[in-house]
Amino acid sequence: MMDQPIKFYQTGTFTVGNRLLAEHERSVQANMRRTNSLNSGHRACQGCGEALGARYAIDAAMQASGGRVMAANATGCLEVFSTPYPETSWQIPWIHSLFGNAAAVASGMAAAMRVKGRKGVKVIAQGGDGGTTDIGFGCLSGMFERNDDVLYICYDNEAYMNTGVQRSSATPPAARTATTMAVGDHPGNVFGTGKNLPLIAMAHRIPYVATASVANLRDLEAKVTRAMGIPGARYVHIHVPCPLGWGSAPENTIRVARLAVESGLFPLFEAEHGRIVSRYLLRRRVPVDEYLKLQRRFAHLFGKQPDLETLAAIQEMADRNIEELQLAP
Ligand SMILES: Cc1ncc(C[n+]2csc(CCOP(=O)(O)OP(=O)(O)O)c2C)c(N)n1
Ligand code: SF4
Repeated sequence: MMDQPIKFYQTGTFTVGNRLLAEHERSVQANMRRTNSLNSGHRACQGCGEALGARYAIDAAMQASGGRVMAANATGCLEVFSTPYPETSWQIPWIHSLFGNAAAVASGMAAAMRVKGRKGVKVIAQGGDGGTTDIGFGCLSGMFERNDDVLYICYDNEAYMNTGVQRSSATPPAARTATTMAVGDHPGNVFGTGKNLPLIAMAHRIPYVATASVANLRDLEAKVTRAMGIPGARYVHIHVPCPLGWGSAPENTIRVARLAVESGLFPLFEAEHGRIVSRYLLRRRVPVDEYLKLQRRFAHLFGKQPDLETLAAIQEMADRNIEELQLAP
């Protein structure tokens, strides 16, 4: 029988558990003492990026704060699948706010902790892109402007998924949703419109803003950990594929997320007080088609006659991100 050498070169790259690393370098999830803050038994769809992102983010937050985290959660998939009354999958103090006021509720929680002198307790607000970029935007901007001591986490699945896939201001141009009529020539947001909330958060000059992806869970954990150590308003925007709304295979969630990053459509970076301080350089740059083809919401672009014009416009969006954020090594 032929010997086959074992290759350990992937350690610390795409591997999630990282049990091959020294103990102090391992991920939160590789640690047997992790909180399991979003525990098993919830009702997310198979392959849900939001469930994965939330579990990693909140477990990292719990580790960073010595287990002293409480959260306000906007209405949306994360809230619905985790807490069908009278059950809950959360292993942390957790409050369901309204759809649009998670940031305001969290600001109140932080104020209450301050008044009571409970300095070690950290407050997180979280919600989907609809609850964050649309209906909750005013409360969030106020939280930023007052520099309230809250970490806000947006799980961006690029539409209102919980109510059956409607367009949000984070839906990409040309992405089909189940029920929202196209405004111009394409479904989704009109090219050149929509909201880029990480950049808007940076414009508030808050202490910390980061983008993250379930494609790079070590990076996600590191950014949440970093955010937990900074006082004041912080914002982490996590890209989380939704197999149901995007029409992607559940087993492709990580691959789809990775292609979004590697194509330049979802850049990863960190910013402090409005200035970019780190960026994830693209070691393998892929054309946007590779990302789009895995999702039925873009299937109309790949018919017998591919819509080359629209594909070129999407490629241009990615190229612009790469150029503006200097993502190419
Ligand atoms: C004021 C108000 N309007 C509408 C709704 C209905 N609603 C509940 S969740 C939701 C969509 C949530 O979308 P998003 O925030 O993107 O989170 P996702 O479900 O995609 O994770 C809507 C429209 C509501 N609960 N409250
Ligand atoms: S609809 Fe999408 S976001 Fe909601 S639970 Fe299913 S996969 Fe997750």
